[in-house]
Amino acid sequence: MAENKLIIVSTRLPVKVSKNENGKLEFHQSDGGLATGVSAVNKSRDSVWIGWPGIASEELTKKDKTEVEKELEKRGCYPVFLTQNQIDNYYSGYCNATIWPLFHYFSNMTMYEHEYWKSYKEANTQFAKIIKKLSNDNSQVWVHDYQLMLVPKMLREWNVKSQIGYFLHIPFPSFELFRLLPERREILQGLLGADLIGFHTYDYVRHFLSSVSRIEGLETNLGSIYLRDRVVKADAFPIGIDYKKFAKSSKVRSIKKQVHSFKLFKDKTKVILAVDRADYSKGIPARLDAYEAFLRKYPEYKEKVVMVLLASPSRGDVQAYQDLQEEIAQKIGKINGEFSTVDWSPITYFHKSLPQSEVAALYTMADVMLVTPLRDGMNLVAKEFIATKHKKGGAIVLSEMAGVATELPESILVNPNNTEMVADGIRDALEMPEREQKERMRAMQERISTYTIHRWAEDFMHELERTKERSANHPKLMKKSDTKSLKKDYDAASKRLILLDYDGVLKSFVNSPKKALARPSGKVKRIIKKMTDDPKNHVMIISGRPKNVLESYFENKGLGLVAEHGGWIFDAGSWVKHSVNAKKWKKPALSVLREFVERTPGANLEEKDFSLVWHFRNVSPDLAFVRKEELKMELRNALEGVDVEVFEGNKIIEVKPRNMHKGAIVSDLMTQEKWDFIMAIGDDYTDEDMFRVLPERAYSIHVGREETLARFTLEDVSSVIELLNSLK
Ligand code: ADQ
Repeated sequence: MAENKLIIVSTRLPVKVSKNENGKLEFHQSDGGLATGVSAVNKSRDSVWIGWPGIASEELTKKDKTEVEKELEKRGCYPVFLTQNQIDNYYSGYCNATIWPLFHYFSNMTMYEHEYWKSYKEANTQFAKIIKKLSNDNSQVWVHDYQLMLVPKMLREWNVKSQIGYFLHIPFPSFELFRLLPERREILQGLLGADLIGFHTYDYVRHFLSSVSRIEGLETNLGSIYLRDRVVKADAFPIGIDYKKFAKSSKVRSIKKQVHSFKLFKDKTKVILAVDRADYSKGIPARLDAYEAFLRKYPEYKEKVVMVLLASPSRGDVQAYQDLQEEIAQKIGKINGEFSTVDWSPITYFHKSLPQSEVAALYTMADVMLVTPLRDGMNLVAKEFIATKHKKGGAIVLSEMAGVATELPESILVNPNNTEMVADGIRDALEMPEREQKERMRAMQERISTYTIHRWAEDFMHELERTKERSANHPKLMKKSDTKSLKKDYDAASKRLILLDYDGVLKSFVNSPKKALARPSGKVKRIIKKMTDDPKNHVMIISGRPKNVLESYFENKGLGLVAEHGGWIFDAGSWVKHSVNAKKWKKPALSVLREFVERTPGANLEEKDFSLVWHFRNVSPDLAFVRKEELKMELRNALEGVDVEVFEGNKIIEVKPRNMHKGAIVSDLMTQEKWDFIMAIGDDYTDEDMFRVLPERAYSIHVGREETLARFTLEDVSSVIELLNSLK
């Protein structure tokens, strides 16, 4: 097995298996864009492709399956066999009747069926299992598209150490749409298993990040998503085409011959071409309406233009697609019926999939290309057409709703829902002077000939490598040798000070209003007790929580407790209260805070003895962003001249006396004893005060990936528990 193997995963393999009438297996290689792009990055190494071979497993005997596996392996492919039930519920169901319509903004066509979801999970598990089998620690796994959104998390949970990249080929919808999905959290968490998540446009990245922060409550910054134990990167990688292949179309003999045979209707007319999969997202009926409006508004074009509509059959087993088929046929019938003359029909319709050479021939001969999807992740047809017009004229009318629109501003951009605008766009395209056509084409060609499918794939893989490296090479991550010297120093010491924050250190954050109920586990309690019982140890839980909460969590006698960042200290058997008088400032602060709770849906107020906390974890992020700034300003105004500080923490704004912080407590502790071993573990900004005052030799440990003053970093709560448990 080669060292850094590349594993491509997509629902469909680039090889389709079928059975002929005699029951003999046939293998058809499809020359998709993805296969071309991937071939560019995998030249120098071993690579495999995992996917469904396009045939129901019921149609295959055991012997057939073995033959399929053997034949596919010769082509570097590994099959995932799907049953007819999975094809119905997973593929036609959750993929094409739930995710596809919802992500393309057709919420009224979205079907929510529990059976679909069940099957989606099951099929994703099947894919993930085969990936696990074929991967090693150095492989790169590249998962494609909306059919496999749970796979990255599954791999992560099964401890697959490969770099995991994920690319979504369709739009990622805005939060308002995405939130409709019953399984929205599982889908987001599934994707977040990846190291790198790619989209076609930055708008999709924005939408994704917005859902991540609003649904999962995670921090994001410039495309980076901060999980407790690693950073996930989301970025835009606009897919390209094999530019050279399309650019030389007009010189290829077979294509030239093809063009000649199409000349029939070309001679006296201009050709308006449209090429799509017959999918409702492609806006074919709306396009026909616009063409009809064009013929009515500009009757001088009758008999001078023809629309060639090429729609390849797609997903015929989903009802919505059957309905669409009928609607298209009816509209074409109506237009041709009304406008045709003895020797002219306004629309020539092909409802089939043509070989790529014939599609290229159509592009070559077309004068105007109509690409008017209601929604489209990217749309490669637009790029292919432009490439075939290398050094030639031609015009393209393009929907603003296609991802590709951001890369092609020189096209005639239209709103596909605006019939009049599309009709006028067709006229403008037909009347555009050839010089202008060429100029616009040249600008667009320059762009798409640079960022080709090869560049796209290379770029993605390169970024994937960097993302994983960035995550793994955290300079402060505690190494085995660091743990070893910590243990050595611990064993040698007889006066040890151990300071532990609670939330995020001994207990993971729980993103819910019930967070206050997150009690320590039995294991944590046992470890704390064992450490406290050792007479050489002085252990303190040092937290911002109120004293009654800490008291109810830990009842060991010898354990020190610091509540409210130092407002209360339980040491040597009783609670001691800080001498500061909080009454003076609480009243004016409370009146401001209460007003902000009323004005901000989702916010709540926590009143502690020494501090007031405004929680905004459940406030919508955009509103929270505005309100927290206003609140900080108003609090500072109301508390001017008072010795309190207003600061922002993890989804909170807190007001507390300026000299009451973990640093002050730790400074005191430093003077009380001559400790020969000090260890402090914390995870948030309040712990930085503690790290700041510790002597250099202390083992200060931050939990998480953020910047810190601590000497070391641990990934998560379980690593903390593992470390504490290993101390004798
Ligand atoms: P699609 O929705 O399939 O892809 P598109 O990007 O236009 O849409 O790709 C279609 C491909 O099929 C093109 O290469 C085209 O030449 C070919 N094709 C279309 N009709 C054909 C016909 N009748 N006969 C033969 N070939 C035909 C999804 C997303 C897109 C995204 C791509 C790639 O929906 O938004 O651009 O993936 O990421």
